[in-house]
Amino acid sequence: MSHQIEQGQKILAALWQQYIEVTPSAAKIHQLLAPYQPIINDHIALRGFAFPGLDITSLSQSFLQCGYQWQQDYVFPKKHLRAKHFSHPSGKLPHIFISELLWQNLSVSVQQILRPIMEAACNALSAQVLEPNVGRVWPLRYQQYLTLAQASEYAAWLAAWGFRANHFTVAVHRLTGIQDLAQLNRLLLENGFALNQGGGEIKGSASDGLVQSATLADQAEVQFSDRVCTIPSCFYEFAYRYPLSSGALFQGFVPESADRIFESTDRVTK
Ligand code: OOG
Ligand code: NI
Repeated sequence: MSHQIEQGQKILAALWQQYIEVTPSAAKIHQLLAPYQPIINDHIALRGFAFPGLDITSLSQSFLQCGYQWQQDYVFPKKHLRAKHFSHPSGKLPHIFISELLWQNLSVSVQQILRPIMEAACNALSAQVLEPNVGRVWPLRYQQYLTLAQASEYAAWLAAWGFRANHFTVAVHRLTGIQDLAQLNRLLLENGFALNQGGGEIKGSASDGLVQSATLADQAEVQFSDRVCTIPSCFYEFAYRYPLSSGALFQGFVPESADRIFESTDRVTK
């Protein structure tokens, strides 16, 4: 077990390094929260294509090898997404939330952009375990990114950034000296961080067992095939978990809240 935990920590450290390079806000928030330690990572999220070799099954592989176990399935029909969440029995590693794009539900013109991307990815990654931090291993033109974004912000984000963590999450219930999510949000807003307001600044309620908020994704440069452009990168999430009647903390996710959290990487929030 301890070897598996170390292996999991190694994967997470690599994902954090890659994430922080395009998410400077997360490093700044880490500093801002230093007086309220410990800062514990509640979960990370990964995104993939519902395509053999690039899907939830493939993205979960390295985590299952570390002892992670499947917990629950989720569907997001309006966004054409499916997701699963995995947890580590030790309780010493963060939850992993992995989603995949049901690209067959999108228009023919969008599928015509996605198919070559998925095929290029499979060729580039052949016969290997899909490294969750492999990034983008296919070409993409800026206009293709824009076309995808009109159909699905998720598709555009995934096509531009490839495989990487799209957020890390502060376990707010584990911080010292922060009573609730509203207090944390005030601290963030006072320090100039913009929060995702979709569906309200705080998503969920205590009766769900989990309330969440998130920054709007940072903006970072992407090298497209034909030009460099600045687009939304990754965001930082804040989760406050409440105890169930058993006394143990709720450890799941809340679909209605997750639906809005996905929008933290949108180019403009609704
Ligand atoms: C995942 C969104 C869902 C949560 O905590 O509900 C989520 C994503 O943006 O890829 O992370
Ligand atoms: Ni999340």
